[in-house]
Amino acid sequence: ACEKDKPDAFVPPVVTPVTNRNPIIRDKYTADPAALVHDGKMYLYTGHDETPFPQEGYQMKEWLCYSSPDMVTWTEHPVPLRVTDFTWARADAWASQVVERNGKFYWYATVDHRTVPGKAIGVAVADNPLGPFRDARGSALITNDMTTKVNSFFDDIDPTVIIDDAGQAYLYWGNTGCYYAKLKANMTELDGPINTIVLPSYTEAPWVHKRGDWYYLSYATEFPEKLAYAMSRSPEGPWEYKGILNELAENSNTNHQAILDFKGKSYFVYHNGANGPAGGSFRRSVCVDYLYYNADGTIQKVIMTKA
Ligand code: FUB
Repeated sequence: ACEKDKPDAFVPPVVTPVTNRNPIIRDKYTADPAALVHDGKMYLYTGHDETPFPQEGYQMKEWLCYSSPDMVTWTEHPVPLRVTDFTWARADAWASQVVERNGKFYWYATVDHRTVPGKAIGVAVADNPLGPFRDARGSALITNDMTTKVNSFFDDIDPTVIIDDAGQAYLYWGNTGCYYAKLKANMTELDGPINTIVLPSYTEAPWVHKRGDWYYLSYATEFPEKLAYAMSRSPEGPWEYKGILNELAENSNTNHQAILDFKGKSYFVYHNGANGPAGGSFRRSVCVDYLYYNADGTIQKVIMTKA
């Protein structure tokens, strides 16, 4: 065979790291990233993995906040929210998201409920992205007795909120089952029934974002977790499954994402367990990589980079 008949040589994709420092935060273990763009900065909100016994599960008592003008230099801010800020909560500062509406910042957060067995979702509010945040209701927004039980203790975790172009806010959440409900304009009360979204091999960690005319619902799938995604023209679905977005994160059995645009680029923020020899599934660390969309709106699989 002559040269032109040979199959094309494999050309590895060109990978441009956002930073030469992935994980981006090294002095603390950070997990379950959520992010928000405000006033020229990216605000990053994370859980704080604090376990002294890395084989024995999560110890998470507070959330952390960082900001960056360029996705490379990160400033840590004072602890903006703790489990103890929700007097009705017992423990477990799990995944959360902050969204802005009319100059106020609403923080939807997973905690363990003191009196209703299982996880619950609370909402805190502040006048600026750094807080101080205070409990906006004095009670949980979602408790475990409100949803169809699939896994009774972990059903009600991992809130994500989007406000559509007409101003309607939607809350999505769930472990094993994925739920959504409308929120009232006050952002602190449900407005209508809780609905279930059926997605292939859904585990947890929904994140809903919009880009152009498409809504995207990304989520953790299987266990250990990869991330998959679905697309829709409406925040109420129907959602069309589009495949795996991210493979297993290094040295972590969970995988949890925030997806957003900032200063003309698209970012994929996630965690892995690769921060030094003591890192792992219960000592996770936030990373950031670029995300690329195809012309038809689908997303290319993420290429995770490491310093
Ligand atoms: O960090 C605790 C839990 O682990 C989160 O709520 C899940 O998404 C998983 O990352």
